Order: sequence, then C-alpha cells, then structure tokens
Amino acid sequence: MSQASPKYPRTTTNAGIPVESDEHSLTVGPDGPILLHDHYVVEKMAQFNRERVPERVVHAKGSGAYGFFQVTNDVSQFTKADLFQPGRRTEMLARFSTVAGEQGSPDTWRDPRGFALKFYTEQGNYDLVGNNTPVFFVRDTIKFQDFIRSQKRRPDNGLRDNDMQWDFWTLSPESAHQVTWLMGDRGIPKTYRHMNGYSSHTYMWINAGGERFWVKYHMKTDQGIDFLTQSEADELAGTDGDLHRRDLYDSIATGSAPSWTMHVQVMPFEDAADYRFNPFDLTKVWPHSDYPLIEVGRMTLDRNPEDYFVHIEQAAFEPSNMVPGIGPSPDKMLLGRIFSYPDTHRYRIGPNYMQLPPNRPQVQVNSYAKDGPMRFEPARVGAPYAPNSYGGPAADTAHFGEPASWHTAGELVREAYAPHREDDDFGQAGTMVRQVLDDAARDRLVSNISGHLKAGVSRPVLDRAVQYWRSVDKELGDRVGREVNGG
Ligand code: HDE
Repeated sequence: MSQASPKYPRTTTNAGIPVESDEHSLTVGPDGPILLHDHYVVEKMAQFNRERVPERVVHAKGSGAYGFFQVTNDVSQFTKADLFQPGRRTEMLARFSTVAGEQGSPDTWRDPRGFALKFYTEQGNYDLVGNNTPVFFVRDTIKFQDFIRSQKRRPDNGLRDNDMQWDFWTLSPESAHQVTWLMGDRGIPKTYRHMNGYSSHTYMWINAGGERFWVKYHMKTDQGIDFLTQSEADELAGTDGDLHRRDLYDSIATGSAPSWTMHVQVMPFEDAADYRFNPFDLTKVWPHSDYPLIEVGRMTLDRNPEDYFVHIEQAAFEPSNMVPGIGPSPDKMLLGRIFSYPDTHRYRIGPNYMQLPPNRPQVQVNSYAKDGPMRFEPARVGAPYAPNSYGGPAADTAHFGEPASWHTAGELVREAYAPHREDDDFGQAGTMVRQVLDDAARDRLVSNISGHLKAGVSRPVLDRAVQYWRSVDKELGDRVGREVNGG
C-alpha cells in the first residue's frame, strides 16, 4: 500500500482529482486482471503514447534559454523598430542547435549551429533565426530540400553518407564558401557559448522618416570564439553527447549568464544596385572594410526554461515575424523561409502554436484567427470578420500602412541572380583561406576536409572535390589532393 507523504503535494489526475495510488493498477484481487475503468492507468498509458511531437526536420537537437536584450547604442537613424530604440530592454528567448542530427545525436558533430532568437517586443514578436555562420550552402530556396537530403540519412540503409554530401556540394559550387566555414574551426564550436551568431540574410531597416537601409546582423560572443578539434569532438561524441546542452544549462544555473553583443552592418539602400557583390546573395558576406560593424546592444541569457519540452521543444521561430521598422530583402532564401517556418509549426505543433508559452507575444493579440485544435485564448474581436461595425479590431493604416518594399519589375523567369562585378562561387572562400586563416587553421582545414573525404567518398565525386578545393585556393586543393590520393 502506498503511503501518503506529508512532504509532497498529492498526485492528481489531469483533471485534478486525487489519485488512489501511484503504484498499483485497479485489479480483481491482487492477482486478477486490470480493469478498463481504471481511468487513471488508462490516462497514464494514453498520455505516454502521445508525448512526442515530430522533431524538427532540421535543427532537431537544440538547447535554449530566456534572457533579455539591452540596447547600448543609438541606431534610431537607421530603424524605428521599438526594440532597437535607445535604452530599450526587451525580454527574449534563444535556441541553439545542430542541423543534421536527430534529437539524440551528439552535440559535437561537425555542422553549422542554429542561432535562433525571439524578442518579445512592444510591437509583437520579432524573430531573428540565424546560424553561427554568415553564409549558407545554397542561394535559392528550391535547392534547400535537396541539400538537406544530402546531409541526412540514405533511404536504403538509413546511414549518413559523406559521398552524398560531397556529390551535392561539388555539383553546387555556390556551397564553397559555407563548406569552407563548415570544414574549418567554426564547424565544431567548443560550446554554444563560444560561437557567434549571424542573421546571414540581409534585412531591411526603415527609420521614422521612412528611409530604408539594408542590414546584416552579427551577434559576437562575449565569451570569445573557441572550437574543438576533430579528434576532441570525436571523443566527446562518445563520452558526453549532451556537452553543449549541459554547458549552457549549467552556466546559467550557476550564475555565469552568457552574453553576446549585437552589431549591424548598414548599407545605404541605393548602394545595393551596383555593390561589387550581390548584397542579397546568401553565399556572400559584405567585407567589413566596405560596411563596418556598428554596435546595437547586448543579449544576456540568464534564465533556464523550467520545462524543456514546453519552452524549447515547442518554441516556434519564424523569420516571418518582423516588426515595424524591419522588413525582408529580395534574398531568395529568406523569401522562401518566410513561408516555410509557420508552415512547419502548424504541422509539427499545431495551428494554435502561437498561444504556447514560448511563442505567446507579450502584447495583446487582436487577430481574426479563430478556433482550431487546442485553442484556449478567446478571440478579442467584436465580430469574427473584418471590417465589422461591432468594435473591430481595425488595421491602423495611418501608422503601420507602409510595407517594407523595393522596386522590382521583369518577366517571370527561372534564373540565377544577375551577377554583380565580383560575383563568383569561389572568390570569397579563397579570400577567407588566404587572408583570414593562419597557418595552423589552414592545416586543420586540410586535415578536416581530407579526413571527411577519406571516409566513404568514391570517384568521380572525390576528383570533383579536389578540383572544388583547387578552385577555392590552388595550394589548398593540391594539399587535399595529395592527402586523399596518397601522393
Ligand atoms: Fe531553416 N528551417 N530553413 N535555415 N532553420 C528550420 O523550422 C528552412 C535556413 C534555421 O531553433 C525548420 O521550426 C528553409 C537558413 C534555424 O527552432 C524549417 C530554408 C538559416 C532553425 C526550416 C532554410 C536557417 C531552422 C525546421 C531555405 C540560417 C531552428 C523546424 C530557404 C540563416 C530554429 C523549424 C529553432 C529550422 C526551413 C534555410 C536557420 C523546416 C526552407 C539559411 C536556426 O522550417
């Protein structure tokens, strides 16, 4: 017989009714069958069978925390966004993740890291859903699903396969810049605290006078950049697969709240047309010598979620959440993502995901959305249609009527971006190898690339891979060639 413990609150059913036992089902005599009308045991079994929501199709393994963003500089000449006005402090949520691994995969696999931020602003949620790299593997949304398939598991044997990865990359030379980041030290951060975050995309900022700018965000870690070597990471994958999750949680729990300083690069609107690189191409950076970093503020993560599933697994980030003063750019990846994220949330969590604690805005929601599974917020509308004569709500077009916009005209085509003066697939990757990396980092790059290629990549993909690296940098490619061909 179980003992009631005065130490603990009493167990109840989901309906709040005191339960008769934590340990024994209702049976016909001690050895007899379990009874179907033991509602509590049925509730336990049924609930258990429904504990999971589908894991994220990418970025499944992640960790997150709450915190705040404090503006430290005056950037109001570039944006009217409430959260970036001088002195403003905004509550926020961050989630960091690996990309290709499943929920149970090790934190130390080589992969870009997700860097997703949600700001609970006075004008609704603003989500900045970036990575720890400023560029990406492809530049058109239509190739993203193929890229991810090449990184995930094969349909026949359920294994990941380096041959697939290099096959896709070498047939998609626009990947070269990001693969250089991936195969370098940034491909395995020491912890989530030791990496930067980037918007990667270009966004639009609009100031109070209606002037438009193009911006890229950089979140620089205040803990300093640090990385794991391939062999350290391989060992940790076997001994402490949850290292990065533990590190983030423990740092916050023990009072060492990590922080990042936000900077932006700002490009005057008119510069975009003939900047030397297409400023909207996600495989390119803007050299800081062209557009220097301007400090905006600091994000500090100081509060662990009280329940991982509720706050982190159900967190729904979406680049479509942009507040007044911030808008999209013509980046073909960003425009695709604006559709994709709310779509995945409706499938993965359910159409009323915005009502859940991590996603709920901290301002009153007056939307005309209605009903649907698990809806619990009453609609704050006078009548369920707009316009109505029974109290609205009504769009405030006088203050918020201007969309973030740019001029565009042309035939409907399926074509690559029109090239700018210095646009090519390999140039910025080569500059990084020659001018940003030192000798030791270049050595590790050669060793990481050739180690990866030697693990299951066959001809002709292997030959194409050597050529790919020669196109990035002749000497680097020759060294990789010697390593993989044993020359
Ligand atoms: Fe994502 N991505 N992505 N992505 N992404 C998702 O959304 C997608 C891209 C990024 O911590 C999914 O909720 C498309 C770039 C992060 O919850 C999905 C394209 C960048 C996270 C999705 C991209 C990212 C995701 C999977 C090509 C960096 C995790 C589950 C146009 C700038 C957010 C989900 C979190 C997650 C789609 C490319 C970052 C399927 C279609 C580029 C950090 O909707």
